[in-house]
Amino acid sequence: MATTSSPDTIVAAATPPGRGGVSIVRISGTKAPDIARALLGRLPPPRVATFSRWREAADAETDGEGGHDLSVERKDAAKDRAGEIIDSGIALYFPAPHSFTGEHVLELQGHGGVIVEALIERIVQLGARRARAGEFSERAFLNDKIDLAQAEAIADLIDAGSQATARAAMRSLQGEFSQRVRATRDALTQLRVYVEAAIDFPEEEIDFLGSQELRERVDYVRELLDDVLNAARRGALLTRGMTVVIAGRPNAGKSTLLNALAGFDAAIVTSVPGTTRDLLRQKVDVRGVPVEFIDTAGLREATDDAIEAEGMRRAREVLRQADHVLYVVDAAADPDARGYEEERTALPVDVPVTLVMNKCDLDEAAVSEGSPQAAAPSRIRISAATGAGLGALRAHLAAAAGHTEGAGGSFSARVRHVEALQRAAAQLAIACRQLAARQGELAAFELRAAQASLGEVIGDVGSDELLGHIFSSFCIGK
Ligand SMILES: Nc1nc2c(ncn2[C@@H]2O[C@H](COP(=O)(O)OP(=O)(O)OP(=O)(O)O)[C@@H](O)[C@H]2O)c(=O)[nH]1
Ligand SMILES: [Mg+2]
Repeated sequence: MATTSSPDTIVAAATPPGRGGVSIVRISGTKAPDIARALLGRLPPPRVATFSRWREAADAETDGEGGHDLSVERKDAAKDRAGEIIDSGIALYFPAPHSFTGEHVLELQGHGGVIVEALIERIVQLGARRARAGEFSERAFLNDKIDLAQAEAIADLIDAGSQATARAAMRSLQGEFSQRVRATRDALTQLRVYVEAAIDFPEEEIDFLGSQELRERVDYVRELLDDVLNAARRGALLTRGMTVVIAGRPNAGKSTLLNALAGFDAAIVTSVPGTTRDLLRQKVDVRGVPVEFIDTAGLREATDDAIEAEGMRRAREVLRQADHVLYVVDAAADPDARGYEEERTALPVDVPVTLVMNKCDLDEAAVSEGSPQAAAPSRIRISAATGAGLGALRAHLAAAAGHTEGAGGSFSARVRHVEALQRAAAQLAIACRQLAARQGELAAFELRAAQASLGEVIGDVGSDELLGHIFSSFCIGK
């Protein structure tokens, strides 16, 4: 991995633009100390908050030449012709390598507003250039301060749309996700070493490739990989939010449920079956998880109504894009959920379905209570009309999105991570088949490929193109 620092010194506002009490300008690179001397008149002591005034160029000073350690005699003279004050505030200096980027970093905490731009312009005059999006994080990554998954977690933390998403991103930033990927990769490395040793000693009496120990090692790696893949899948869902489609027979109470979850009358509800024709989307914060609910037209066998038929077609289409399906059943009219059994084969196989037994106010059986999480029920009893059981349904959905309250919660992940982990799992599966067929050399090759796939997640191997793509989606100043 590259550890050389970039030749350019970069500058950007780390706080959002506009009016504000305080704003922070950050400078990173080899010229940061020189810029501090020119702008502040001196280099602040490391890691000590130092009040200072930041000045325009003095009349006699030439642009871009700032940063000479002024001798004592010249200091007074310089003060006399010192430029006008741009702003004043707290300066913090972090010498390399003990800084966020691993380079010399100067942070200036001044006033917010238009003044920030004047300050940045002055710093550019002194030899810095404006940072590109994500460039500070990219340098932190290139200087081994954080790995790639952690760098991505910074962007996810900044973009987080809910508290749960932010907490998950924070866990990834702290390295929880990376550690699990690393542990899996280490176990895989040991497996590889074992297989390669077995290849190197083919004359040995013992059949290493068919040994119990090897099988145990393979199972162990597979377990670790499955766990981290499932966690990453949930994390990716939490990071980008979840799409939940509400489907079921006409009149089951789908639109009533959408309204109850949204907290207002988003959809039309009537006692006439076939009320909803089009898709209706509504974003709702479910226990901190951003969820988009989609209400659909009731599904039934046949209809003469062309509009209803089109509504059903759209419902079936959107079901395929769902992260989760709530299949609503009128529990009073269909207590055995026969409607669901009939529809079951038409539902997409890889999308989890929760059976929502609605209208339980008309039924004797009790509604669901508490907050089921890990061992989530696939069947929940509610009354969309009275709101009974909705708490349990919300908790169930939040858990399905990977958000569990309390310790050991989920971490943020991206589709890129899920794909790399899936690739590793597929390569491991191929290697297993080859080991069973005593094809040691081929298996060793696949294991190496699986190891590389895991490395991609944390950035141990990654093309410049991939890095450029990832960091350009960050915001400027981070
Ligand atoms: N008693 C009772 N009635 C309900 C409940 N939920 C919905 N209803 C009633 O059932 C009827 C149908 O409700 P909708 O929400 O329009 O049903 P839908 O599934 O959206 O129906 P379509 O759009 O026609 O497919 C309305 O008269 C609702 O008031 C419930 O929990 N209890
Ligand atoms: Mg409806």
